[in-house]
Amino acid sequence: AAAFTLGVPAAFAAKPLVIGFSQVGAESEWRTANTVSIKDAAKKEGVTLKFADAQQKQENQVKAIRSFIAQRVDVIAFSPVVESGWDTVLLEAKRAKIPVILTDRAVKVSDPSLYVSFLGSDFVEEGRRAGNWLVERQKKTPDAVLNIVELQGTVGSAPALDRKKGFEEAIAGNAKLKVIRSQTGDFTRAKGKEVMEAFLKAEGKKINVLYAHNDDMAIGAIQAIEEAGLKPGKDIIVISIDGVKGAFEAMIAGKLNVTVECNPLLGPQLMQIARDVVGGKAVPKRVVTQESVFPAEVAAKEFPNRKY
Ligand code: GYE
Repeated sequence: AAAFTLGVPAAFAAKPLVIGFSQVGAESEWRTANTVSIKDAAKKEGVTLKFADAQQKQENQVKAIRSFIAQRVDVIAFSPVVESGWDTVLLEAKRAKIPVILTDRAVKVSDPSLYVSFLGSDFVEEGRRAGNWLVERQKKTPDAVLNIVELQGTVGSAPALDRKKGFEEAIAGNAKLKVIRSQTGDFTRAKGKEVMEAFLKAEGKKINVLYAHNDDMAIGAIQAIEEAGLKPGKDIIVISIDGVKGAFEAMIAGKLNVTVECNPLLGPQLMQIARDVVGGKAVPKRVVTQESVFPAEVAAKEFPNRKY
């Protein structure tokens, strides 16, 4: 009877999809939400996820990608810490016939066929939205010059380069809006605080506006502003990007003026693209996430709807 056992022979059973994912790190609330979204989506869909945390270092990502190639995963996905320096390792993946999906951050490569799809936000547009908000705000005090200090994200990363560019574009031509200092805070609270302390020491009360490339740096800087005896959100206008819960709390407390949304919940879409690629379907080269802008006035009403 044993010879007639029913069931699918192991060799014909649908194999679970295996994705190797190299994450940037755990530098911000945004990143934590992004990691949770990807892990949850994989679990829900029965995808085997090999997850590697690069701790904000490109060399760790290169190592992780090489190890995914050696393990012959079905798909490699990663959120590149920085934009450049990927040609060699991505060529290795291509030669091994393993498709690569970029999530969240972009790369600069000489050959665009080195990846199949890029899922993530339009960071230049986010920077523009931050700048446009300030241009509107400036109209309330048309005669005043507003001195801006900028906390940039990780040096060489797509969101830092693009958010700087978009913001500059939006305020260009407005002689009353001046960026007087700009430095990296590496997307972390601790660094945001530290660099803001230095800005305050150097410029003191000359600072009218803080533009931070993410909420975490803004939250760190808010602490520095308070410790300097000033009122964030009032003495210094604070603008940031991401739209994490911590930003909504800061807005409700009157310490942050606006956050531009950047959606980290990319897990379900990533799983879909990976399945399509492996299933031989055509996938879009670029998938842009939908996002809005939340000024402090709507923070309390929107807070219960926030998912990250
Ligand atoms: O804005 C920041 C994070 O790449 C969009 O990285 C992401 C950025 C996000 O650390 O908080």
